[in-house]
Amino acid sequence: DYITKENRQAYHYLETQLRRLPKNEHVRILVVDDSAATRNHLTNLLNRHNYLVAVAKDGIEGLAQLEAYTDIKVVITDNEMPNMDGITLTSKIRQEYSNEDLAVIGISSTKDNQMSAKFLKNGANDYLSKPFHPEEFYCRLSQNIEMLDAIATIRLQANSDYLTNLPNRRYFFESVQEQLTKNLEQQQGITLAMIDIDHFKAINDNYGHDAGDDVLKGLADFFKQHFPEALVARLGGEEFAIFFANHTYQEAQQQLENFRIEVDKHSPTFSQDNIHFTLSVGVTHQLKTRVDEILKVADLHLYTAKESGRNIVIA
Ligand code: GH3
Ligand code: MG
Ligand code: MG
Ligand code: MG
Ligand code: MG
Repeated sequence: DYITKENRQAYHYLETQLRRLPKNEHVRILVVDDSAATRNHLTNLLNRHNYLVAVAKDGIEGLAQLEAYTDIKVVITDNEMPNMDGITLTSKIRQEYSNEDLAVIGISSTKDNQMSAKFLKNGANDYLSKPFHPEEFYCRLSQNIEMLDAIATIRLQANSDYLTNLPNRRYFFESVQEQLTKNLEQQQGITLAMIDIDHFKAINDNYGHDAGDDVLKGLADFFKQHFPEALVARLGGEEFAIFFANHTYQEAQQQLENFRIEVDKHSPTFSQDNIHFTLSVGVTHQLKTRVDEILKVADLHLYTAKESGRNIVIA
């Protein structure tokens, strides 16, 4: 099969962001320094402001700690250390994590006035020379964290749908295209479905636009419950798409059929006005190079579903 860790991670990243995890009080900072006294001093400063702390005594341990703790947001690193120095650590970190996901702050007591430039050139977000005033330390740290949070928020908003909180069209196309390109190298196709609410216009006409919105939100929640392993996105209006990364084509068809039946049965529980509605679904498995080409086939199947009387899955 064609499960990929990247796709799951990308989706879970968005899902985690959507759930709006508590912020600063649980940020973890990694302190990398060969001097136990400096590690303890920085740990004390960080604990005083309720940061979680991980420590390492050289760059190699630092990389291991980054693997061990997935919640590290900022690395504060010394340069001169045995085994792997801070500049090397910084450039290794940048091979895996961008400076928008993980901040690196270099810290050193060296007389070398190029040290700050060396850190920054190798991907550090900031630099502090020792000795420093605790206030400067806290200010730089919190500004870096605020920047990371601002970027995460903007990225989240750019990738999710405001009404339903589902991933949006942009996110769907970008992440599925990435997956598709990987699958093509192994001559594997992908399964995509297009789902459209039947006679949605009549819901708006009969119950009002707010009730229509309520239906869309209720359906989005039902999608999330039913397809925890797939990527479900709102493409626009009352149209949704699903990318099945972890299922065979047969399984995907079966899941969609079950879902169609469940929505027919339970849709009145989704909205305040107990509105019953049904879905038409087009699904396909294709080995093509572009997401929009595959989605076009699913859309043709969806059209056939509408033509043949709606409330049906066409494969
Ligand atoms: P069909 O069974 O052929 O799909 O018919 P339909 O009425 O569902 O399809 P049509 O494309 O005619 O109408 C879709 C309607 O969805 C029209 C549009 O006003 C409404 N719509 C699009 N986006 C939203 C939204 O965010 N909220 C609400 N309430 N309505 C929306
Ligand atoms: Mg992180
Ligand atoms: Mg040192
Ligand atoms: Mg439509
Ligand atoms: Mg419709």
